[in-house]
Amino acid sequence: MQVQTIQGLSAGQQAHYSEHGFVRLPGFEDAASCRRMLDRVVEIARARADRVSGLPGFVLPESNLAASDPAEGVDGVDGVEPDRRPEDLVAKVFGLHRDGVFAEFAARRAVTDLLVGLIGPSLDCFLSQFIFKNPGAWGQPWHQDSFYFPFDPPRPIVGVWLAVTEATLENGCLHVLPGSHREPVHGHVADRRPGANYGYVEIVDHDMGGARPVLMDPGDLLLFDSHLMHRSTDNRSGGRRAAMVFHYAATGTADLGRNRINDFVSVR
Ligand SMILES: O=C(O)CCC(=O)C(=O)O
Repeated sequence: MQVQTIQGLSAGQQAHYSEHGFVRLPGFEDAASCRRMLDRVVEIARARADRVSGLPGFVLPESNLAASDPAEGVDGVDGVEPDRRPEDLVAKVFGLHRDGVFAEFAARRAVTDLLVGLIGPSLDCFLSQFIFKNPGAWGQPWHQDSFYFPFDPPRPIVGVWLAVTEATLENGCLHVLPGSHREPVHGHVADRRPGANYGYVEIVDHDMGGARPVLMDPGDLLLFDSHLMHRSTDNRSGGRRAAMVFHYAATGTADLGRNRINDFVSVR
């Protein structure tokens, strides 16, 4: 059962997004759907560890937890310790939006209805990632998603962040800097922590003093502009903080980069 009853964003939600660069939609997705996503991505992580071929997605290991060599970067989950399950060592699984439950969500009318007013009538989902954020996993430093997206036109791009579990201060929820979507894309430096995850970068030239945490319950959805400055913090709890994130752009957007993780799929 869907809790969200408004078709698309209400005027108030749209105004919040315009002013702050994000909007939170409580209770958007039901628990069974969140569970199906988690079950499927665990199945993929385990099958990948068993070297099953033909699986969807690219696995990014959690560098500071993995027994594997972090220099392997994307897709290396070798060296699983006996007391750990494969999914316990995964940071993210990218490239899921052609697969089952993820494809259904990405193209669902109730989801794309939220985006037409922010992007336009024709939409592509070009990126998806399941984020495990296991106990002990490090947060992702302050960044703007557009740093990763060398596109023409460069915007609008919207991130859709679905809380699969609760996101709290202790388990490493997102923090956003309201209004920072009006900033240009800033310079980003490599995450300087030894053992930081592959691809993590950081904005170091901006005052994040006005930042605020975004606490989420399972099934809550956050829409955010690709220029919004945001980060997540370390998971200091004993439980997983999981999220499924999709990114959308207008159909016809050209990817000027060479990131094989971007995969444009028409969803509307
Ligand atoms: O959920 C997280 O820990 C980070 C997600 C994020 O920063 C993003 O999707 O751009």
